[in-house]
Amino acid sequence: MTSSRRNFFWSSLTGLGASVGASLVGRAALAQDPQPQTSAPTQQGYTPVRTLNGVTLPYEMKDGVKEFHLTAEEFEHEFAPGSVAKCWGYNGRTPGPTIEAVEGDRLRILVTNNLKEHTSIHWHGILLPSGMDGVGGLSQPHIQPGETFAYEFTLRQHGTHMYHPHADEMVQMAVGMMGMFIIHPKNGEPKSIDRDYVILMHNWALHPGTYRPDPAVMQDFDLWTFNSKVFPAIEHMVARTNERIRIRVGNLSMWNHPFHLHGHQFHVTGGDGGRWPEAQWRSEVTEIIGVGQTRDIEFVGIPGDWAVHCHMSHHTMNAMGHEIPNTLGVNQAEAMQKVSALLPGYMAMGENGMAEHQDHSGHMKGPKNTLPMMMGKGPFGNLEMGGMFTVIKIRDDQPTGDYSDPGWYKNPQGTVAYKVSGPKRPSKAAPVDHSKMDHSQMDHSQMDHSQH
Ligand SMILES: [Cu+2]
Repeated sequence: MTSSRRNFFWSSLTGLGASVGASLVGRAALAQDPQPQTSAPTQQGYTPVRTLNGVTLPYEMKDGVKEFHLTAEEFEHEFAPGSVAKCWGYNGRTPGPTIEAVEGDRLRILVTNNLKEHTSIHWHGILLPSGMDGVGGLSQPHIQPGETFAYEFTLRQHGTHMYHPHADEMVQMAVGMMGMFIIHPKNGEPKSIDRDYVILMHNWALHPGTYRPDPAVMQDFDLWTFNSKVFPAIEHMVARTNERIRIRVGNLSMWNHPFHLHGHQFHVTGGDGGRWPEAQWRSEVTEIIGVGQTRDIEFVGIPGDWAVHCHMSHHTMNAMGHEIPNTLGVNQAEAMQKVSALLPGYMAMGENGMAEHQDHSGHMKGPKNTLPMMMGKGPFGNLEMGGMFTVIKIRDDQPTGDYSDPGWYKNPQGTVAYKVSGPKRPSKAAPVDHSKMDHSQMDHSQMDHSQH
């Protein structure tokens, strides 16, 4: 595959290839395609955040108050091409648009309820009057279907925060109602930030073949998402070498997630409680982000294509049967004969590992509306990932404020892991039956194993 085709493949999957995206996902999901976001530092004195696959909520200035409007509603959401569900969220998307403001701002947030049941919004981590805290029944009457409520408060802090319903939470959050709430410091950043990314982690019980997330599930989730997308539909991040990059991560899922960045040591510099004093920053490569927490990580970009993912390995997979027997190390030849007699076309898998699943996903039909367990291509082959995984692409020549895809990293000569022994090509997942072959007579250098 040529470099440009690969890039096209990647961008079409991330929704940037608009025409392909349109034909694959239809109009409902199109409404959720990333929209242009301001990218360079602006008059406000801060670098606007960039929500992967998302948007920032616009506001209107009214008598010195920044007025925002969120509408709670149901819509069709696409996790990646091939997986669509009825979800609930705000302004037609999950997560809802990111609210972005500055310490000291007076805000009015109008919330319209277009659901069929009541709701409310809790401003998670925000210092405000008790009656603005959004707990239905405790701090306010619920917002009934068709009603609009106004929340009004002055921001007395800065940091990475979230919003979500505090009414029928188990259901409303399980189907996608949540968003991020970013407050920039009034006096600017001690170390200015060049790229400021926002990721909200969630999990979904979208069982294979179904179209609505199941709110009753507590543990066995099917999809693990950054901003309600799974790899490879999660946008990649981009930066220039030596830029200061911040990733703000929130977690409103039902699991803690060890958030891991390759190729760098980052500092954990803050979270729900605002920016930490520099003496409290910790150097890490993985930071556990607990349920209901946010964390900010910061680092100076080193050139390359670096994986960014949750380190729970099942969280970088898509839907899989939780009840399947373990086939690892099991020779299934005999079982396969017996099963094939009953089920023509049956294929045993997983004896040597599960990587082969990705190669079979193209021609083996799974249940409808169900993603393969692992997806995504890189410059060297299958990535065998899904769920909470993306890539940050850092380049020497990426222009300031430019978020476009620079393509795959061109590794300097002599800096890629290389083979020192073994067959000409690494054996691909679907194995050739070598037991009947006389290898001593065979010239492997002429064989193209990639066709198997
Ligand atoms: Cu995880």
